[in-house]
Amino acid sequence: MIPTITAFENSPDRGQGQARDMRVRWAFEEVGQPYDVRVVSFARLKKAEHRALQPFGQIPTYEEGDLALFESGAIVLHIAETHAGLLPEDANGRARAIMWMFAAVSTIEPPIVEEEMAGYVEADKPWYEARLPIMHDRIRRRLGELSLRLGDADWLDGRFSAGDLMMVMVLRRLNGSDLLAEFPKLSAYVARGEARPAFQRAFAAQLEVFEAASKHK
Ligand code: GTB
Repeated sequence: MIPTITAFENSPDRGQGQARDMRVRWAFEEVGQPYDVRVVSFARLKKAEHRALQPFGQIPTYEEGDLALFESGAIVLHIAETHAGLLPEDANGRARAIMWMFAAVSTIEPPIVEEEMAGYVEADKPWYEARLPIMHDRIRRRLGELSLRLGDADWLDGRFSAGDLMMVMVLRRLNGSDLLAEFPKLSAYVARGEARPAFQRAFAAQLEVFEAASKHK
């Protein structure tokens, strides 16, 4: 059975692959699993029908037979566990790859998202300018620690895994900011991820959705 995921009908990033369906699309492409996409408008995200699948009214979701999932990390992990290619064969290696998935979303991503959100909702507040360098230093600290661990390796723990997929996607959120450029090893790591043919296919597919929506405006 072909799984169906949800994605934005009209992504605010104009198809730059920042919305979280990109993580899931990339995972499908890495393992060679075809998938269908149901695009959803912002209005429909908040309707009861979508909330039955995603209680927070967000994308992405995943449906296959009688299984419905939300949370991009959980979906990527499910894909990695049910197909070969994104998790090592040995139990310890698998555990470490999953550890890196968690590190991406629970250690590296939160300060990045906080800074991004502050830019949307606090930029006109008197405290914003004073908070900005503090938020940047929090991000820098994590990037420095991650860069030190990565060192000169291509990937975080041996071969490319779901841990790298999640980490590259989280770091890509800094595209367009100068912070990532301060860490050349991490910039090169992100570029390596983006150069993977599976990433390129996933990126092209989600960009096509944005371009189709733009034509119909
Ligand atoms: N923890 C959840 C997961 O990983 O699946 C978070 C899901 C989530 O944040 N979904 C966002 C959403 O549906 C889209 S990805 N938001 C709608 C809403 O909450 O009403 C976040 C996102 C959106 C847009 C950009 N962008 O334009 O750059 C980047 C990231």
